[in-house]
Amino acid sequence: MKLHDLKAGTNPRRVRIFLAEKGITVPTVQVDMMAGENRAQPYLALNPLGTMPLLELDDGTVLTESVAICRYFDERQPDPPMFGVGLQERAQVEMWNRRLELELQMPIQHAFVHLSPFWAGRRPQVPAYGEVARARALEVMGWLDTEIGTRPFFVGERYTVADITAQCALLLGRNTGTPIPAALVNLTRWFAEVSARPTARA
Ligand SMILES: N[C@@H](CCC(=O)N[C@@H](CS)C(=O)NCC(=O)O)C(=O)O
Repeated sequence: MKLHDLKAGTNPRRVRIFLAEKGITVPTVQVDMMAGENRAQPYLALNPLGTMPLLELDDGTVLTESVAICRYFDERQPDPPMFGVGLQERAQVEMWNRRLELELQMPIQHAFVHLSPFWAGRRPQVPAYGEVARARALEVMGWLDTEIGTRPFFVGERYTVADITAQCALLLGRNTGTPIPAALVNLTRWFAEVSARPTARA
């Protein structure tokens, strides 16, 4: 088994935190994105999308998509349960993970890609769209501030994969010009707490 990782990447970080919460260690190789390793062979033969994380199993099976990789490990080792327990909680974790990925992570990521000099020449940039994405991310943070004001984590009392998604998205936002506004005290409190977990630097 081999995990193809990108130390600075938001999605690879989701998998690393998940594995750390489970106490699972996986042989890992760093892919050199700056040298274009992920956009050339042999990496493209493994993943034509050229993205990380990627998990290569011993029988040659390739898994991409951070949540698919997390699910694989959750099935192998159910404890601690990171996708919820029981019918309703598991459905809620799925709901929150999807919401946080699509409604929070995506606009933060789009603001980064469309506004940062880092991506100039690497990706097509439409700065006006970047501004729209940033405004949307801030609007969603406002909603999340209300939600997380009523409970410790996105799904009740348990830290789950949904929290990991939001935590990694907000870390990206903090590092790329879309931080949590100081007025959002509940979201700020939650972010400080999850960032203080021993697994947060995985
Ligand atoms: N939906 C995928 C997204 C993977 C992804 O976009 N990974 C980024 C790092 S956060 C990447 O590999 N970017 C390299 C590139 O696009 O060249 C997942 O959740 O794993």
